[in-house]
Amino acid sequence: MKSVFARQSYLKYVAIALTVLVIYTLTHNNSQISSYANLSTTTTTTPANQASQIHQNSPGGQNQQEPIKVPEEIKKETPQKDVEGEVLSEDRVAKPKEEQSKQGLAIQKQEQDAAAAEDEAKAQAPASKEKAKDSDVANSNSAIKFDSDSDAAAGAVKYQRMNATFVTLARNKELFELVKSIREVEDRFNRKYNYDWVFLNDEEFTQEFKDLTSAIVSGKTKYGLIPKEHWSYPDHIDLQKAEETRKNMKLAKIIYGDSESYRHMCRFESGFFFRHKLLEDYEWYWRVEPDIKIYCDLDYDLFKFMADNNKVYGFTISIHEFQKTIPTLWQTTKDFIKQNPQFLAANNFMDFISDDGGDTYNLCHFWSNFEIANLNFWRSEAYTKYFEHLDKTGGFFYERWGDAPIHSIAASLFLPKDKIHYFEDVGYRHQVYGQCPLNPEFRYKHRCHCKPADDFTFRGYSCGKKYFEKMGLTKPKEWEDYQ
Ligand SMILES: Nc1nc2c(ncn2[C@@H]2O[C@H](COP(=O)(O)OP(=O)(O)OP(=O)(O)O)[C@@H](O)[C@H]2O)c(=O)[nH]1
Ligand SMILES: [Mg+2]
Repeated sequence: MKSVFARQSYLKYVAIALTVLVIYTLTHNNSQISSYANLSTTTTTTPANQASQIHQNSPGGQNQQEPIKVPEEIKKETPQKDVEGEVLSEDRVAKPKEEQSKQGLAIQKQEQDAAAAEDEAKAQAPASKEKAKDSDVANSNSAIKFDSDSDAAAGAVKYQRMNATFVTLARNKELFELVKSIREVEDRFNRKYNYDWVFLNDEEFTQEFKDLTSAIVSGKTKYGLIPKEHWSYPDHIDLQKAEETRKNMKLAKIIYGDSESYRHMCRFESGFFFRHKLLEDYEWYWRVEPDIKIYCDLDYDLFKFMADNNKVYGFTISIHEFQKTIPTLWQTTKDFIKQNPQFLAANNFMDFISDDGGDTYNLCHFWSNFEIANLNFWRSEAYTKYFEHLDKTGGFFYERWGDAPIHSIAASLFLPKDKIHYFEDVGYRHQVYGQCPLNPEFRYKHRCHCKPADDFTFRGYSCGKKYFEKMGLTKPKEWEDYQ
């Protein structure tokens, strides 16, 4: 009996032990099941809702809004805002996959910063617009500012801008052609630098013109009316003779030959734009016209380049002038030089504009719809006197002198030639003629969208070949395929 009882109590212990084991196993399996369940929900999470899932699963639950931390190495990868275009364009080329994904995050971070800065700028806009009005500046619309007063802007980086502005002479009716030009200049260059933009007109600009251009320009915008005396006939002009010229030029089918306004425009661009009060305080300008294109990223400050390299006049395209528009311009210039030989620079660029040592003009000139130059050159005694001398002869009205040959002759004669700079890296187009960098690596790196076959530089009507030769420059190796 003892053994039966002993066996029964042994079985009881076994039963208890088994029960404990079953309970233990069940409870532990449950917790494992629940954690698998959790995992299965998180593995289907999309990047978009991942952040909110992280918050729901976090100890504080849904209401706890933890900031998403940017890892230190990504912060270090983030390039400076003012040169972001440059850094991105360089770094996107053939990087290992791992680095590319880091880049992707850095780009995202940059975009976030840019958006934050933009919001900040929008918030500041009404105040700055008010301030601008008070100081004869019609609009201000800065996005990312680089000087000291803008440290408040999110992610601002200090950058010492040059004393420079864009300048555009335009009519109200050209607004939509012009904003395309501005958009290109902004996208390729100015969104990184936020230079000002001065608009000039012989009539009042419309509100629509001001509003739209201010919406696109990243720097301050200023709108000026040209004073009557800068856009009208001087007293000494014989109006009948001027009219006669227009009639004859129309018959001769000379482009703009019958236009009065075109002549005022050329005279203004030759002798007055730099005297306008909105330009008074600037040292450098970049001229932009309606209907231009900028084909490549410009990832350096072109104004600063000019200053750092002692340049005074910069251009992109050179071309021959229509002889019939300037029959007496060269003789008038020679007379001026004879009377004022002191203005002829040593080591000037006469060879570019004359093939016979100055006897005749070969019609080569820098196409002035693009110019980056120092305003002080036009304000100099040499140029001021040259313009007065030209203006007295009435050639703007009795012929049809253009500002391009006049600027070019002055730059070639009154400056040492090393102060002239050819921007061969600026992919550019105005109407029919354009410049497209011929080197493919350059075009890819700067994300150019032009066609090299359209490059005008080495074509017959251009003065590009002469420029390279007389400046002692080496032509790009591809030039022979594009002449
Ligand atoms: N306000 C104003 N601007 C003008 C007038 N005529 C021309 N312009 C501007 O002056 C600049 C030169 O004029 P265009 O008509 O382009 O002359 P152009 O460049 O010599 O000739 P294209 O080769 O045909 O472009 C442009 O920025 C025009 O918008 C005018 O009558 N009034
Ligand atoms: Mg033009």
